[in-house]
Amino acid sequence: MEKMPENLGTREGLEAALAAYLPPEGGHQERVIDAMRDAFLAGGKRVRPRLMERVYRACGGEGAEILPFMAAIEMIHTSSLIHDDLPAMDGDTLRRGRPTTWVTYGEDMAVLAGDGLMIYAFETAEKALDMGADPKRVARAMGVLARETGIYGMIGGQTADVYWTGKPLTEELLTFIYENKTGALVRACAKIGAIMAGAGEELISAAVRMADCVGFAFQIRDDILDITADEATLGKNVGSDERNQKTTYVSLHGLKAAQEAVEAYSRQALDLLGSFPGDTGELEAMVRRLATREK
Ligand code: GRG
Repeated sequence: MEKMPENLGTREGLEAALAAYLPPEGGHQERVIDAMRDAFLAGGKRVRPRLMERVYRACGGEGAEILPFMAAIEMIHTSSLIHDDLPAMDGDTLRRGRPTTWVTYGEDMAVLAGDGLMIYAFETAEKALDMGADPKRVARAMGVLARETGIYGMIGGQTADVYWTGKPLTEELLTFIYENKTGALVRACAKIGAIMAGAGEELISAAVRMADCVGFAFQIRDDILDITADEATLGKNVGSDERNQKTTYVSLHGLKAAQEAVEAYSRQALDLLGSFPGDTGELEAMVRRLATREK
């Protein structure tokens, strides 16, 4: 079994471990690879790979074979940001403190870079097999990655979000959008972390429920920051929801109730962590931090 890099716990260690999975520069695909690498390497909080790693450990996982999946989820997340920023969607010009991919590389390359990263994620995840991971776990985890990314996950949520923009939204639809647009990848992190650690069905399901609470809290906090934060801190455009006439938890319930909901969902997530067999200290700290994050 390959061991985790010693410094994976540091920001630099995680960055290096993730970057090692990117396609190398050059070739006739150079332009799209540059766009993929730039978007990926621009930073970001790396919440999803961290969450996956911590659930993996909290479920008893010890090897390094979770790393390809950690890189894969961040690739899929980055691909969604590239597409979300396109003029056909939110038309944003600032992301992770830099001009968005379509601004730098053009809309054509941004579409291709998003597609490229999304599919390269699956090539990347498959590398877990070369590290000696159990093929059954890898196959199941890849299925989760595909489903939570696709029409029954993130793309499904984004579809409803785009389609209902500017129209009155019910609470039920808003819940569907949050559970999928943002929640699906967070859920994938927890489910894949648990599966790759060899967790039983009960623990996998507790991990999923925990992630559902985290995903909700994360998206509501995102809505709050879109109103209250400044662009320099956030590294992306603010006021995007209002500009795009989006109904959010905040527009339906107000800022105070929204933050109360963030805290309630975070508490539920913390309660669920009580049933995990491994060390959950880092996971708990992460859930607490996300509830009050400023970026
Ligand atoms: C790429 C084929 C393809 C489809 C993409 C556009 C789309 C479909 C989905 C959009 C999903 C989306 C952007 C959801 C919002 C999730 C969210 C809260 C993003 C912000 O995440 P952070 O704060 O960002 O973790 P950083 O930059 O820190 O990684």
